[in-house]
Amino acid sequence: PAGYRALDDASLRDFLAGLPDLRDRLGGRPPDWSIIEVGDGNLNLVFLIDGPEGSLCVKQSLPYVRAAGESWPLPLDRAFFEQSYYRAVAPYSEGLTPRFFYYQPELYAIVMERLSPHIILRRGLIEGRRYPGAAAAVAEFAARSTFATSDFGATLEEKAELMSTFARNTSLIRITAEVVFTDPLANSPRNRWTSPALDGLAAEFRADSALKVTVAEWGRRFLTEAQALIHGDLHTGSVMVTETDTRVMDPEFAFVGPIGFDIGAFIANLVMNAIAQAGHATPGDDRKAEADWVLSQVPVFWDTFSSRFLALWDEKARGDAYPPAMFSNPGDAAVLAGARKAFVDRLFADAIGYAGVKTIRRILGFAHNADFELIADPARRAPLEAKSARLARTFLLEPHSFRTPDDIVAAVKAL
Ligand code: SR1
Ligand code: MG
Repeated sequence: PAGYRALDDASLRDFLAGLPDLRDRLGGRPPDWSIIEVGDGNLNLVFLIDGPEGSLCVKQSLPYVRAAGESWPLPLDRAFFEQSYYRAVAPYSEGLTPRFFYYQPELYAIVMERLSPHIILRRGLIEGRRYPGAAAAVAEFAARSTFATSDFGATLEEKAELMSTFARNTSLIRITAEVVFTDPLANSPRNRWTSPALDGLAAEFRADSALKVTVAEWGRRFLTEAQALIHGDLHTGSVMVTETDTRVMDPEFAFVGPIGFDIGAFIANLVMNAIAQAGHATPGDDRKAEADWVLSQVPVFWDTFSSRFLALWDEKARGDAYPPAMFSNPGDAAVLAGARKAFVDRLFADAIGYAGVKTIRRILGFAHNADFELIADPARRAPLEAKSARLARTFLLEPHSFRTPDDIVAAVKAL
């Protein structure tokens, strides 16, 4: 489109130089700024800019899927939806996302806080590091942002506004529909797996009609259950951390969808990291303690999410579902609490299903996880990927075996 160009060092310098507030934030003169491009995700350009007085991060859409190249075109408007999400959740997410500063609509470029010395949670976990507050912070973020935008925390008019904005995020909703829910169990040329040792597993999964119909049902629910504004890609690569600070980023896949999709994504990625730890073992460091620690964050995550969601429902109910006006009798409280608990229990069941789907796509689909990919030796990597995929199939086909997060922990330990 007119006005769009993929930014480079010179054009980014010019762009920021023309924005007085941001220029002041960096300090000095544009030639004094250092600029590096660090995007390592599947889709976008990401620049870090350091000036004498401060720093910034600029994220820009490319007109194609970066990980695939120009042969896979992709509309630019994901940056619009990402900044729309940051704005929509800002009242509920103070300190839990990067600060958003500016959106340039013709460049499809977002200017935000450069997080430092944060690193991507997934990378830290792969290195065997621990982040004591991270799972609880992500859960707090998910509880606050989804409650406030659900029919319990928002009026039907407010929710309709969110739905009408984010339903247009069709390019990225389509990516999820295809690369998460469709391709991995179909014969898609975009699929790949990292070792011939997984050929049999891939064929077996693609021949499993019960598995395919279950994944298709979760795909239908993903497209139709408009419960709240969700992040849409809440894996450990969408979280930046230090030992004391946690920020959720990269919400470009946001739309009004099922809350369990975000919850299941985070759980699946913790579980995959825990299973992958053995592949990062070195002589004298078997990584068992690290795997146990990562796994211990699954109950921390779920318990924090569920208790905070319920607490917010108690304190801030104002929506048109379970309207507070209906429940003013003292005798209503216990029954209402039971109904709320039942709703949250259903979110856990949903999370198990979506965790299964989100795991299989990372092993048999287009986009894989560094947790496994960084295990160089396929003879070590493939069995761990196979274990994860088989656990995912159990999530999908035997969901009643997973009623609590401790059931997930026990199943991983029994692998
Ligand atoms: C074609 S993009 C594949 C994946 O990258 C993003 O990180 C999302 O997870 C998406 O599914
Ligand atoms: Mg991303």
